[in-house]
Amino acid sequence: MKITAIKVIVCSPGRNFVTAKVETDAGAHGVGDGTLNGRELAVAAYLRDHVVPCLIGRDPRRIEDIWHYLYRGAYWRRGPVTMAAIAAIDVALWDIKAKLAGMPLYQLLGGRSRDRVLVYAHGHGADIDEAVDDALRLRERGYRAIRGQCGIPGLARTYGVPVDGKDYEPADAPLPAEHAWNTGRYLEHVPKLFERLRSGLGPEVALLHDVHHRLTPNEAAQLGRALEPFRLFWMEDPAPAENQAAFRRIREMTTTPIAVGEVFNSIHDCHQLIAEQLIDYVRANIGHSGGITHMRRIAHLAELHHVRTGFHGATDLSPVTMGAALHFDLWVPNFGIQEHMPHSAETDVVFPHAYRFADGYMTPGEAPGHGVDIDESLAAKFPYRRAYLPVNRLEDGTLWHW
Ligand code: EZ4
Ligand code: CO
Repeated sequence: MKITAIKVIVCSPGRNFVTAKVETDAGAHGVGDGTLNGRELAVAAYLRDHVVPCLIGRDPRRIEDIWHYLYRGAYWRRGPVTMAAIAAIDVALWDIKAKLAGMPLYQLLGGRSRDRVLVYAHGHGADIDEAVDDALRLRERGYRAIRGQCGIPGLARTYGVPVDGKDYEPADAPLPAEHAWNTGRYLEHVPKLFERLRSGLGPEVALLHDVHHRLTPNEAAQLGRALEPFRLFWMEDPAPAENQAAFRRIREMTTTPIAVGEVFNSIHDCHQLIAEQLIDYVRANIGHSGGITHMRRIAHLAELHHVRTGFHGATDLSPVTMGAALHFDLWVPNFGIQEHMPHSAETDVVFPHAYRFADGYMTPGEAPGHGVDIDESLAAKFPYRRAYLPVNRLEDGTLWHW
């Protein structure tokens, strides 16, 4: 059995996506996602110019060998561009293997550990009242877990809060927008939001918050302590995590659970965080961390240390990653929660999929493979549009973490 062709498809149905479609002489094809928000064309070039030529003629069933061929074999290891490209190929190969076996992917991984996958939605508002109303609407739509973000008085734009009534989409401009940040105002305001969310939604709803890397470890410890009365499901990315040992300070100071890792691309980014039990949930995801083959290693390491998965699932991960993630979530023993940020209607038609949402949970469906495909002729109607994430500056102009 041979790989006969690999198409690298860049399209923009509402936002940009990079998709690898791996074709074989066995009839089955597989689809993988290589989208890296704001850096899409770098992954597409890496795939087209350096990966595809090396894979034509190889046996698509040798997933493990191909993973190491692309990782060790390149000599240059890790990094978001490389690991997103490897993920695109890896997920397509798992899709092919599951299709050839006539099984949904979760069966190939080991079968289901649960009946359905708990997901959390994004609740947000320009102020606390709007954010609470939005969370109540999400609760009515069935969500049992809700991330709360709101505008901060004195700051024109705040992470996670849409403007002009549009859906929240951070990559919103052909050149990076500039946002302003003030840590003091943020630390003052966020506990007030969660006091209202907890009293408005009652004790059952899981509440989450994304700090988006903006605090120092000591400030993160302060926020974690201030949020303890509201029993968060997690506080996400409280500080940048390149320095993993710095999380000891946060961990020692607060019992608020911590989730980290949507920017990670390998097990080495979270090895210490996991082995020292400095976090509760790992946010590394299939699309950015080398696919199913590598994410499985991260999940197994996490399981040894009481860390559970909490896959990043924003709209910059394509429906292909969402489908693969839901199969993984249904199987993985140490599952925590899955982020669910629904894609636009245009995205959904370009990527027909078997997964479904009902009553606060998602299921991947029973289609062979991961259950997500790409409609190539429709995709061609949505050409790439340059779109960047914003940058963040302190009020004196210092470039800060976004
Ligand atoms: O900013 O996916 O938890 N979710 C997030 C996302 C990220 C975007 C970056 O591409 O933090 O909104
Ligand atoms: Co996040």
